[in-house]
Amino acid sequence: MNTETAAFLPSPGDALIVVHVQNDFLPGGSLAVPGGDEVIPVLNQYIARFVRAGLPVIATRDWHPPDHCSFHAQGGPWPPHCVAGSPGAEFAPDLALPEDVPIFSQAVWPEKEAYSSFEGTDLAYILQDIGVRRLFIGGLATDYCVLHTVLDARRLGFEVVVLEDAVRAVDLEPDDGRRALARMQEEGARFASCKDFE
Ligand code: VGL
Ligand code: ZN
Repeated sequence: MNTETAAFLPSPGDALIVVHVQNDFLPGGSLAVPGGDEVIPVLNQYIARFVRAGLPVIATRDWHPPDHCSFHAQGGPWPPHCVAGSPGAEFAPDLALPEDVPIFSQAVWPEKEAYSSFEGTDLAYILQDIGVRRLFIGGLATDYCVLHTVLDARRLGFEVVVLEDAVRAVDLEPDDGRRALARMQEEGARFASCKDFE
């Protein structure tokens, strides 16, 4: 076993954060992320691994009011998406989240955009309270909510491992996703794929 493999053996102090794997971000959804559905089977493997190891799995979701400031009608950059309680805001049906998974909802106020799962939630407090020091993060989208969640996690002092095979980018501009990964790396995030866990 090389040291890199040992580094990615999920152990006490680790948690898995599944970011925004919701219908509206999947192909056919109102803010479809190209290849967004491809993260589901990969995340299911990570979820199973964390559950087997008895480690926390946490899901976050975009959960907007119908008149959210990020929507076109309010002058925002996005089509309406992930409206709280709507089918588009539900987690992907094939995502195998544990039944009792803690869920953190973000960008829930009309006037406030929030791309980080830490913004406006008590996620940081909860993680620190249960002794989590290292976060494995995957989901949607690389260049928005994954990026800002990773950057906040680093600012808050968590070690971060980005699950590179379990993220996909919106790529409004070509290479946004690639640039987002580079920024995460500059801030000290590390990267792993399923093969690094074997
Ligand atoms: C997201 C755009 C708008 C995301 C959320 O989850 O990355 N992107 N709202
Ligand atoms: Zn949103």
